[in-house]
Amino acid sequence: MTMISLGHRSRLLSSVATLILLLIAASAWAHTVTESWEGSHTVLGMYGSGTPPVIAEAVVGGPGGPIDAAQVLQLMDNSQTGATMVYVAWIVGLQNGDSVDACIWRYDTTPGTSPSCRLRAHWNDDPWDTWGYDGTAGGNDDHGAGEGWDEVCWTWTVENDHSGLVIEVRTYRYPGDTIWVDYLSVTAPDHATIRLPEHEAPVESTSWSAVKGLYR
Ligand SMILES: [Ca+2]
Ligand SMILES: [Ca+2]
Repeated sequence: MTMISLGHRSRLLSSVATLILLLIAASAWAHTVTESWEGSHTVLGMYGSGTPPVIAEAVVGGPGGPIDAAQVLQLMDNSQTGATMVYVAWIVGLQNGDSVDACIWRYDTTPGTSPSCRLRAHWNDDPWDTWGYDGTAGGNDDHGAGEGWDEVCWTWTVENDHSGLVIEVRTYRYPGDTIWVDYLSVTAPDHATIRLPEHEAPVESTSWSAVKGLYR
């Protein structure tokens, strides 16, 4: 009897340990979404000194051909001065310690000079405001080889109680400078929501408050 009850106890402890491990694993489960710019949608937002800051258009082919399917996102810098960028993904519902991974393919054929782009991000803790800004989140610093397509990836770790992350493609450097990107993939924990251009109605800053009114 003693041996049996010890066996039961051992199995019970083993089951509890398994359950705890499953719960830990569940909290770490993540999902991945991709954006290939196969419709007429472009970006979630943009920033810069020009009007508009960047001329963004989903085009068939592009000079390097597509990485995935038929279309790529063409980005022509339209700002004379300052940082210029488009917002390609927006992750909301994040928690401290979460990881967000993103990879995107970028294309230019000007090694060591503009046109070029970098993959960066900023915090935005207001899930209702595309234009909210709560500080830089850093990102990739190199401008790529400039010898055709190359894939750039970055991982952000959530800290300081931030809950939202906006992933940027920063374009360099002068009006008319054009680069192409395709096949963005974003991985975030299951409890977070990943917003992509193909899922969101693109909005201008002036109309966003009206859209917010619809969702609230
Ligand atoms: Ca594509
Ligand atoms: Ca370049």
